[in-house]
Amino acid sequence: MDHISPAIWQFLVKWMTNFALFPPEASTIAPQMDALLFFMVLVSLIGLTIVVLLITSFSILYSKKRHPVAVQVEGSTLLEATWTIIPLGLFLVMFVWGALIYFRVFTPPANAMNIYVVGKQWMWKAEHPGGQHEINALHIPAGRAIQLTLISQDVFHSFSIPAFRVKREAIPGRYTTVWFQATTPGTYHLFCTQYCGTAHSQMVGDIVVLSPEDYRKWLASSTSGASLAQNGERLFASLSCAACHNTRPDARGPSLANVYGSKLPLPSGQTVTADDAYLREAILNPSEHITQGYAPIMPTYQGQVSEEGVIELIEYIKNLNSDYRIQQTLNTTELVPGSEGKTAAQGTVKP
Ligand code: HEC
Ligand SMILES: [Cu+2]
Repeated sequence: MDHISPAIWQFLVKWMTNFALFPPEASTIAPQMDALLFFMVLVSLIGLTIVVLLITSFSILYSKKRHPVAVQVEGSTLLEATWTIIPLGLFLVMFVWGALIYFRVFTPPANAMNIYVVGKQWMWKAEHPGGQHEINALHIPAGRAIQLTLISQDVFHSFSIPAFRVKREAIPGRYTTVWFQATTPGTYHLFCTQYCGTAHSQMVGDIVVLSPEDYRKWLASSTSGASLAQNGERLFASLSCAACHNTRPDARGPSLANVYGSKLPLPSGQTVTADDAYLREAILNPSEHITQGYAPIMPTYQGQVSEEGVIELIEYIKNLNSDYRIQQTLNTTELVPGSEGKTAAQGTVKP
């Protein structure tokens, strides 16, 4: 190495140590994704090698010099069957392997903690159930399944965390979800990977993975004083939803307690599960689906509530009891892994 000057050598060493072919593997799914990727790269490399070797050797073996007169070669069924069946088998392995990972990525475990993320030109806003609010940052605990419910306020965005091997579109007017479980505390890149206008390249942020202990501290120090559901309760009052949705027996609107997660009948005879998407539609486009036995009198709230407002209303409805009080204050500081219900809500019951 004495012909390379020490300065250049040092630069190379430094560059090589900082050079990362792959982002760190910081989620449970990352090693599984990488294994499939490596398999595909390996198969491609082997295929490439075979093709290059055959081209080179054939062009030498069957050159004009060796064979001045062309010889007609008939096909070989065995050969053709071999080069069809082996790649087919390999591609089917990739397909099944990929499908298994796909289902894993898009099926959140029942105890996943839900965090809402709203994308807009040009920032990411995260809403934690406990009312913590962040911009271009997301603090999460390691070792816990986290589900994100994403929506965009304007154009298409895409929420991507390379270190988690996770990416999901944020679409205007529709909730999408994705989940992951971070394994290693640290700070990781968040990117918008869908070109969304002038400042798209600045729509980046930090995913901060904390130990459960540090996460608890973070939650306590960044609380805004009111949970999402409590903000929703306030909004519910100020938008006069309670004029129709209330405890009175002659209420003009159906009771919203326990509506979340229930199966509602559709006019077509089918049923629909009242999930986040359903509640959002019910608030913004009430005429789309009229609850049985009620008049279509609910006004639309399109344009009157922001996406964050809708999220707060949904969290409120999710946590209502029959006298329109919030059953649970979403206090994620008291989360015990594995003990959450379907709303990922868990915590102290407050009067
Ligand atoms: C003028 C009375 C009225 C007001 C005000 C009103 N609603 Fe409604 N709401 C209704 C009626 C009637 C229905 C049932 C018919 C329908 O689905 O449109 C309903 C249905 C719903 C549903 C669907 C429930 C189900 O069982 O399918 C939700 C969710 C809802 N309202 C939430 C709200 C929220 C949140 C507000 C305030 C932002 C609000 N409503 C304001 C009358 C009202
Ligand atoms: Cu974007």
